[in-house]
Parts: sequence; structure tokens; C-alpha cells
Amino acid sequence: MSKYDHQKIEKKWQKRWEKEKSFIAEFPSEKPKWYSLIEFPYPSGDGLHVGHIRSNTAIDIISRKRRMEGYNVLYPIGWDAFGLPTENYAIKTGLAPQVVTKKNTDIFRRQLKSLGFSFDWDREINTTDPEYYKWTQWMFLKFFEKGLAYKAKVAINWCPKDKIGLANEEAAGGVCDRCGGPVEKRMKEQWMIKITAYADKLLEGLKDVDYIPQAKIQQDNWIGRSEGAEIEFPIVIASEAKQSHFKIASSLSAPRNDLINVFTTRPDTILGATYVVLSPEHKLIGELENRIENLADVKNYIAAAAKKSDIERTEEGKQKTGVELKGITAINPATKEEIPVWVADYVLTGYGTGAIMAVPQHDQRDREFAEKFKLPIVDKPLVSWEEALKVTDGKKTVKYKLRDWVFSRQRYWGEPIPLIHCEQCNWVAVPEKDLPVKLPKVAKYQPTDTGESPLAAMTKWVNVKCPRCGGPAKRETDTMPNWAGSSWYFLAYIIRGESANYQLPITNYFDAFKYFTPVDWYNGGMEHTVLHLLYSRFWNRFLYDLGLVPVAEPYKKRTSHGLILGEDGVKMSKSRGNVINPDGLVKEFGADSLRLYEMFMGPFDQAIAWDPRGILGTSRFLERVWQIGTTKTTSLHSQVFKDDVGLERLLHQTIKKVSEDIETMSFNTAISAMMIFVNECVAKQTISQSVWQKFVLILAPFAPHIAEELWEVLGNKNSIHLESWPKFDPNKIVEDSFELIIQVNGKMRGKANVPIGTPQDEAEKLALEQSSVKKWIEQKTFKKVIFVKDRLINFIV
Ligand code: ANZ
Ligand code: ZN
Repeated sequence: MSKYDHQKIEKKWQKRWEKEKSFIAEFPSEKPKWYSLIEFPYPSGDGLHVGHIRSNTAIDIISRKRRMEGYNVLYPIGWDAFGLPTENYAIKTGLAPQVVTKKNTDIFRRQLKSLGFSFDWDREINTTDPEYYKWTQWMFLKFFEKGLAYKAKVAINWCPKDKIGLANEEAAGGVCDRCGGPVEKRMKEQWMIKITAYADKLLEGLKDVDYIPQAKIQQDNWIGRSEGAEIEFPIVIASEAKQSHFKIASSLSAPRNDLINVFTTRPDTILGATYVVLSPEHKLIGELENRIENLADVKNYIAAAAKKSDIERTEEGKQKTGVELKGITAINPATKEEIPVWVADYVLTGYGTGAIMAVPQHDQRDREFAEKFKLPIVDKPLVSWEEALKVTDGKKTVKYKLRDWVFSRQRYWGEPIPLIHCEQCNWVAVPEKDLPVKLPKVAKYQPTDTGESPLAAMTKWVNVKCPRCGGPAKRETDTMPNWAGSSWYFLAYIIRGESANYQLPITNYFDAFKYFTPVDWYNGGMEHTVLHLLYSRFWNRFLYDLGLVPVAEPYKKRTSHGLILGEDGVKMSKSRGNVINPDGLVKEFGADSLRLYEMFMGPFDQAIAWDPRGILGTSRFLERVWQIGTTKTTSLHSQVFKDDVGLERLLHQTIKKVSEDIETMSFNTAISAMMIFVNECVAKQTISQSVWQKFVLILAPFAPHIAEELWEVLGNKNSIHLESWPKFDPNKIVEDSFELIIQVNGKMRGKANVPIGTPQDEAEKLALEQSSVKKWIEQKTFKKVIFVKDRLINFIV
């Protein structure tokens, strides 16, 4: 008996697959297509993580099964290579990010290849390749051309540690999603992309896709559509109250500083509105500054609020804070009563109108606030929406929680924003023939405290002629966020298959898009649901509206894997020293053992701790498979032995289970079914080839190397991955015996395992032989025997 030599055999097949280009997706093709996608990795300096392997193996299994089912499968891979860790490494070492990226992708490529994933390596992409980001820039210019990219001074989330502005999505919970440190608010000129214009389309699109429920719910909440109304509350200024009372707005057009416009989803509660609250950033406060009697208190309060994140400000159960604007009151337009005006940070500036009518009778937050500051809580009836809106010139509106996408980064390692600023012409697009705008070489990568990118120091690069008027002009020095390149990469794989250097124009690829898109199955992390997943749906939808891509929704199905935690049950991290390096495991146990272990470790969608003994189990299983496959199978024997009928039944049951479990990502139970089958085989002297080879076929997507080798051992010349996925025979699954229930006078007295279809006389004979039954009928006479075929026999005595 030879031991399974995983090192030799895995290398052998990896070379063969590469040479024979076994996993290349074809276009055009007569076959039906299947597009599988995993989130392409960020090639960090740490190398491949066992978490990558979990997601990649799962989708590899699905891809391999689809190939065997006759599909032309596209399962591509590439590098999402712009990003902070590489840039920070460049700052520390002085090495160019381009050089670091090359080194890291070489490591990742070697590691991924060592695991035998069936990627189409001919379509490998890299977001930092200038030929790639030429397209990212070109698409950005489409947003610009359509008025969806604009520059605005906005309060951004500023991470003082990383010296970078962050989108809301990257600063959830008030912490930087890169370094975990607290973020501050800063006012800054930024390029913005109007994703809010697509809020309704992004919500609508969710109806047509098959995403796991949590992903849909998170996107839905993030977009946060609310139907409500804006209602105006006239202001009374104490110092002027004697002369002019208050004016009801005559025109709704211009914002007026004698009105507070509130947003409410409950206009029907207006009679109970006993005070008004402005967010600390509300601009009325500045406009009314010299009428506010306690201005110093108000200013202090505002300064303190600016340091808090939105999450801190709105946290449930948190002590409410606020200051009354002394000297200012408002009129409840429904009751005509004069009510106080407060500033409080539980009202956010970015949502609605940044001002609310507080109804402590109905709203929990308002109640807590009113109780704390002894504001009136009244018991008033509800009114109809119509009535509420009439008193008030109010109007129905829809508000969204979704904010526009902050698209500027003041860093080096990103796509330059391809715009030029001219005093005469304002912002002008770089002409298409001049794309890509390449990142220039810089002397240092350090971001500045003033918040400018290192590109700003490259005067030769910055100063250009205006493409429109030829006058002196300057390039934009901001770069794009690292979500840009990943927003369309599923299209890039298709383009890459047709043109190695991604030639423009985009219209060249419409037919290929039509064939391959949408992505049929996309697996990725839950942490990307309101970032990458939302951005790329938006980006694709925009291209769709321009008629450039054929489908509105890029991903038909979305699933998510659970995290792999360290042995200690917490997230793997270098600082905790609980990171598992896959290289050592591949060397010691083989890629197949590692793949199997990661699929067997627990339910795919659940977080699970690494168990170092787990891989011992799966490698022992494969060793057993090897021994059976090399010593027990009959050669060239297509007939199933009579002895093997039971094993053949188990085989068909296993084919059924594995086929179904792959579709529901129940990989762990599929593997246990295969283990049960193998244990049965261990107990046999010989196993007929026709049974064994079907088993090897269903093992192939999970453990592709050993399966390929065993397939060869069976005498096959073709790759197992070109074979058809076996079908189970429903007739062969059916059990051929059952438990006959034996009763005496209706009471159960015994059981017997008998063949299906046993006739009454044989059943009687068998039943009466049972000692447990005998004692109840000895020396008695039968009155009657009741027989229900394939179920029970009942002796009436
Ligand atoms: C009066 C009222 C009475 C409200 C009541 C609710 C319940 P959603 O559903 O999230 O859209 N609100 C409006 N703008 C706000 C802001 N910028 N910051 C904090 N809260 C704000 O919530 C809309 C409701 O949240 C609005 O309706 C408003 O309070 C508050 F029984 O108005 B409501
Ligand atoms: Zn100009």
C-alpha cells in the first residue's frame, strides 16, 4: 500500500490544468454560461488568509459542479490593489506602492494556485494597472458629464490617524474602518457622487435579486426611505415681538430665517408638538446669532456636539443633552401656541431638514428629552394628514438616510481624478485620448495635515494647459476611494477576456456582457453589504441607464460566508498572534485536505474558530479514499456485484445528498455524507468500479487533485473535470426492506426486518418465530389475523 503523496500529485495536476488551460471561459460559446464570483482580494503584505480560502473553495465547488453539468463557466480572479496598507508601507519603507503591489500579488498568485482553484487565470485583473484604471477614470467622467459628480464643501469623517476623509459607510459607529480609531468631523471640498439620485432604483432592484435576507435588509435600511412631510413653524424673536408678530410664509421657494422647516413622518401628531429642536449644525442658529440671549452656552454646546459621531449622538438609551435658545420661540401652526426652541444633538444635520417638531406624547426620544428638561408632555388627539398639512402649507416629501458618496481621497495610492481646473472654464474633463491620467512618481507618500494629497507637491504634473481654452490650469490632486475599481470589476473580467489591454470603447464588449452578465452567484463578506455591494449595484445601474451594459442588476444571487476566527475564538490578527498561515498546511497536509477542512468545519454562513486537529481528520479521510481507490476497486468491471446492492443504494443516496447540499451551501453535511460512504467502503473486500467512479466524480469539486489522480488510476484518459456530474437513480435510492410491526390483540409485541413486498403467509411465519411474540400466543387460538402490507401484522387471539 502506497501512502498518498499529496505534494507530488497536487503539483502534477496543477501543472497539467495550467498547461491545458482547463478552466478557461470561452466567448463566444454555444454552451449556456455560468458566472461565479468571489470578492477579489486586496493583496496585503500578510499573504492569503484562511478566510479567503473558505469563500474561494465554496465558489470553486459550485463552479466545478457547473462545468460538469455542461456550463461554460467564468470563475475569475484579480487584485483590488489600491489601498491604505500598501501606501502606509510605502511611507514607512520608501518603496513605491507599485513595487510593493507587484511583490504582494506574486505571493497571492502563488498561494491561490497552490490551492487548485479553478480560476480563469487568463482574465487576471489588477485595479492599479493604468490600463485598468483608464476605464475607472472614463466611467467617472460619465458621472461628471451627467452631472452626478460634483464638488461640494461637506462635513466629512476625518480620521486623524490615517489622515484621510472617509465616507459614512467607512466610518460606521464613529470609528475608522481601517484603523479602528475615532473619527472627527471636518469641513472639506470634496468630489461627491450623487448616489442619492439612485435611491429608489437601488431599492426597486432589490426585489428582483436572490440575496440572503440580511443583505437585503441592510441595504434597505441603509437607503432608509421614509415618507413624511415638511411643515413650517414660524419663529418669534422676543426682542422684536412687540412690533411684528409673526408672518406665515407666503412663498415656499427661498429658505427663510423666520421659519423653521421640520421633517416629520407623523404629521398626524402635530397637536402634541410642544417644542422644536434644531440640530447643532443648523444654519438658522448662525443667522439668529445676535438674537440668542444665551449665545455663549449655545456655542459651547455646539462645539461639544461636533466632537461626537452620529452614532454616539443617537444611541438608544443615552442621556439626552441640549440647550434652549433663549429669546427665540416658535409657533405650533396647528395649536397657534408659542413653544420653546432647543438645540440638541439627538437631531442630526444630515437627515430630513435637520429640525424636528418634538412630540413627547408619541415619540420616545422626545419623551426622554422632555422629562429631563421639564418640557410639557400633553395628551392631544391625532389629526388626519390632510388637516395637518393644510394648517401649514406643509408638503409631503420622501427622505432617505442614504447620503451622496464622498469620492475624494487626499492620498497617493488611488486613481487620479481625471479633471482639470481652469480659472476661465471651471472644471474640465481630461479628453478621452489622454486617459489614463497616470499616477506620477513622487518623492514621498506622506499625506499632509492640511489634508492635501502628496500629488499636490508635483507642480510639473499639476500645472497643465486647459483642454478647452488652452489657458493655464491645474489638475485635480485628489484620488478616488478604493471602492472605485471594485465597482465595475465584474465587467472588467469580461473585457479582459476580449482584450488584454482593455481597449476602449466600451461598446466593443456589449455582446460579451450580454452573454456573461449578470453574475449568477456572488459570495462575499457581510462587511461589504452597504459598501462595495451597494456602490457596484449603483455603478452598474448607472451604466445600464446609459445603455452601456445589458442588465440593471449585476448580481443575481448573493451569499455570505461566516468568519474564521482564531483558535481562541476571536478575530484573527497579527497582534494577537492567532493567524493561520495556509502555506504550512498545504505543504504538510495538502490543498485538498485544507479545502475539505474549511468546508467541513461548520455551517458555511456561521463564524467558527479554527481547530488545528480538524485538518488531521480530513487528511485521514483522504488517505482512506486513496487506499480504497488504489487497492479495492475491481479493474474494468462495470457490473455491480450482488453483494454491492446495499453500497450502490448508499452511493445514490450520497449523490443525491451531495448534489442538493452544494446548491444550499451545506458543504459540511455533503462531506459527512461522503465520509459515511467511504466508511462503508472500508468494510468491503472489493468495490466495483462503476460504483467507485461515481463517488470519485462527486468528490472532485471538493478535493480536485486526489479525484483527478484516482480518475486516472481507474484508467481514464480525460480530466475528471470534463466529465458529467452523475445523476442519482430515484429507484436505486429506495430502501428494499422495512420494519414489520407485530401486534397481538392490537398491542405491539415485536418487530422484524423483512423485504418489501413480503406476502401474508411469509410474514406470519416470520412473526411467529419471534420469541418476544411467541409467549403471547402460545396455547391460544387465533380468531383472526389482520395484515397490512409493508406495515404490520396483528394476531387477534
Ligand atoms: C414627529 C414625530 C412624532 C416623529 C412621532 C416620530 C414619531 P425616520 O422614520 O427615521 O425617517 N426626525 C426627523 N429628522 C430628524 C433628524 N434630522 N434627526 C433626528 N430625528 C429626526 O424618522 C423620522 C422621524 O424622526 C421624524 O418624525 C422626526 O420625528 C424625527 F410620534 O416627527 B417625527
Ligand atoms: Zn479653460
